[in-house]
Amino acid sequence: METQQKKTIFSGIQPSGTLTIGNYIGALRNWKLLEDEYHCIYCVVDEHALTVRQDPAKLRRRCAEVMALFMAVGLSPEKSVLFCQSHVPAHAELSWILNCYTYIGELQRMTQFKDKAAKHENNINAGLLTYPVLMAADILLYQADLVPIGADQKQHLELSRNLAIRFNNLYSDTFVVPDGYFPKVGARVMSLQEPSRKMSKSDPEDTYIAILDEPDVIARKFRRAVTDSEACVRFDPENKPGVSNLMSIYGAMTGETMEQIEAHFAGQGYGAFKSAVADACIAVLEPVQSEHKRLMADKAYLEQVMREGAERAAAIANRTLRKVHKKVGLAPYTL
Ligand code: AQP
Repeated sequence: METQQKKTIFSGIQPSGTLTIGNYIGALRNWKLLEDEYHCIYCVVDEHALTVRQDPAKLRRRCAEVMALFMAVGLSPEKSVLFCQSHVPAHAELSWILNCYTYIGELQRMTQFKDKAAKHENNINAGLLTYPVLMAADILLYQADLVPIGADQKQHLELSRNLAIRFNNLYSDTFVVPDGYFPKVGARVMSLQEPSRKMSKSDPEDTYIAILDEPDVIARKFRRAVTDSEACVRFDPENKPGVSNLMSIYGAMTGETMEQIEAHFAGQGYGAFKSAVADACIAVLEPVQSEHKRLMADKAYLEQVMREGAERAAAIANRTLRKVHKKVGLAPYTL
């Protein structure tokens, strides 16, 4: 009863690499804060990951690893619905139907399609183009009111909204039109080597800090992070993108404001600052890592969470899909 009055939130993460502190600061940590106020549905979107070639064994392992990370950061499988996208076939089914209501021009305009097509020029597959339609299906199946997203996903959410409105106008109210949810805290974490670009899990190892990186690896990666020659810890994203990014990470991990960080490290060189950033990350990630290790050792529990999550998700998703089938005129299922 209580969950019916709460607004529904849907969000997902691709298991396309080892999750980074970008995923932690920009998504996971905020997801946890929403659990009490909203009816939350969090998904490991493994079908999205197929738009780029994946090693099957690694992808399989990473799905379980990401699910364990959901719980290691504190997400509760009782409060929220935690599941794996491919375990609920309704996602692929609704995606097909929505494809038939999406114009190719709308998809070709997507910045992420253009970026990814340039990055993977030997594999510009149809999935890369239709990725936002699958994302719309993910969201609309659950009648989500709100979708926590970073700035990079705004265009995709806009398409989900347009598809919901288009469908509702054609066939009468079917989908909730989702709004973006922009968390209060959720800095955009940038690459350690190219601080003008977002930190991404499918980029080279030295550009990101993985949530599961060992302390010595974290320290080494921060030591090698790109800075500048001014040797002054000052927040100036335009002229000092590297240092400003490290400050944002430090602030996200400690709660200090940029002014406090500037005062804290006044007169100190980048060496001392970088090792403080590393220590702050290690301190926050250590309990997540040990809980993750414990969960990964309990395969039976992990499988049970995924199975139960998929059953709960499918119950909601199938209700929407049945409605859609009926509205568009697919043959009634009477077997
Ligand atoms: N660097 C980041 N800073 C802040 N938030 C971030 N997110 C990802 N990177 C950062 C947030 O994490 C959620 C899940 O993202 P995703 O894994 O589904 O896809 P993505 O945004 O495309 O992440 P990657 O790491 O860049 O994936 P790849 O490299 O596979 O394309 C989202 O809420 C996102 O905002």
